[in-house]
Amino acid sequence: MPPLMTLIENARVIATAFAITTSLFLAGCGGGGGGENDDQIEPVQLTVVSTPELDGLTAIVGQSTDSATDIAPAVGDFASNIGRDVVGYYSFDLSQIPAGARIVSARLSLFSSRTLNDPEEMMVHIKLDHVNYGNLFPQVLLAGAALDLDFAQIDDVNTTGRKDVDVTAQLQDDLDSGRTTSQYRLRGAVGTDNDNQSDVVVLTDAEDTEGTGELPMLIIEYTE
Ligand SMILES: [Ca+2]
Ligand SMILES: [Ca+2]
Repeated sequence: MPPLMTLIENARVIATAFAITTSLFLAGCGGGGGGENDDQIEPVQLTVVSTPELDGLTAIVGQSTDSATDIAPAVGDFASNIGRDVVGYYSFDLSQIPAGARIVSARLSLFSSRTLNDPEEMMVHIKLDHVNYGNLFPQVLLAGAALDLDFAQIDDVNTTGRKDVDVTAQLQDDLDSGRTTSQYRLRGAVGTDNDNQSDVVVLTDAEDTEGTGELPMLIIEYTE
């Protein structure tokens, strides 16, 4: 083969190789650029523990109601000679979430530390209500503006451990409505069974009065 043709062939091979390499390099850059854009909208992770002075329980005691923020929330009934209905309340401060944030996911994560007798037989399951009681702990059983009643349930009430509930829509609604807290009420699906015995699920509070180290949390992912 004449030298000139050899040079031309070599030049073609080199040019082709260069073109392939360049296109691969550019493709790589293009993919990488897209990835960087995706990275910019990675959700922010935030965990908020319940506000101590706004979580607790409210119960009917005889003809009146009793409320307490310094003992663990509980759901079920107490019984001496009078059946008592018991509901639990939780409140989460939203001040760490910037205005205009979009909630990607939110999970209410509560911890059941113990049960008394047979709460599942008594109340079947726990109903969750999205409520708004502001900065004053409810002094009556079902106080607070009802925003979304019975939006979720906790089954397996006789089993202790973490109980997680999806509250993405409820938290977004709180933010869209300008609320500074996200608040929840837990109650039995069925009231007292009047069997003169306590049937109760005890859930931990922000003060950790149950001593488990397992705090009530709102686990949030949001984008700005
Ligand atoms: Ca409390
Ligand atoms: Ca009972």
